[in-house]
Amino acid sequence: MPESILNRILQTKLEELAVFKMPEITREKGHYSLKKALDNSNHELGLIAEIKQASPSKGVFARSINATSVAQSYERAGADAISVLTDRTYFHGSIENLIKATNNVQLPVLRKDFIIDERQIEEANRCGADAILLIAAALDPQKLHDLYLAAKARGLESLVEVHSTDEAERVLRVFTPEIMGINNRNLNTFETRLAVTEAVGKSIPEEVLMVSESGVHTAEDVRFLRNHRARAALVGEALICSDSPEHKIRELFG
Ligand code: IGP
Repeated sequence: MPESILNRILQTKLEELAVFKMPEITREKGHYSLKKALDNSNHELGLIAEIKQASPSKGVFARSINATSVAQSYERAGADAISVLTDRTYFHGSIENLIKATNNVQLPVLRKDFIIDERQIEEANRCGADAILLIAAALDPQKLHDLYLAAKARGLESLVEVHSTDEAERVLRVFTPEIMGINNRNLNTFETRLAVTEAVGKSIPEEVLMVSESGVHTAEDVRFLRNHRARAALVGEALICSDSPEHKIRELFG
């Protein structure tokens, strides 16, 4: 792998933040709790269904999607929460898609982006998001904790993402997040292995709600994660690329 893709993305974020403009809108609704929604899931494994159009590893896999109708179809099929990729440059996402989702479903919505600055959290809140992603590989643990508290102060929850035992331990030395995500995909090599959840999960305390992220494609994958202590899965590509996301959700989660 040449220079790490994560570093490249973070460099772009810094450039974007240098010309950042806060949207002049105010939040018009309360917050749905991601943790409660996942805890109260009707499925044996909770589901965060993701709106994702492209990725650095796969390129564009859904050219023109209507975020409103995709979010509504996820909700109809029984998703417990929605994740919306808002990064434009690498994932072809948008803040507009976030607004469409938060305006059109009655489920917690996670803003999925590379968050490194409190202004991105304020922006997420104004757009109606209920939770944000914080990536351990992108932040030192103290900064991650600061952003976690900044989100909490606004009524937003955080999904704290790790990819290794090392990263998990580094975060846990500073604080214990309520929700942690284990990304099965290595953000530098893009290799996806569900065994990452099995391995890294061992260092996640019992009381933390553990979400397994990426690479979930079959009902067998769902069973594997459930058997390895995951309480929810975050699924993007498998849903977006299926002819019917509703059908795919039922196939995976029953
Ligand atoms: C979804 P998949 O393999 O189901 O499309 O993965 C989600 O986990 C993935 O989009 C993701 C991600 C991230 C994207 C997990 N962590 C961090 C961007 C940044």
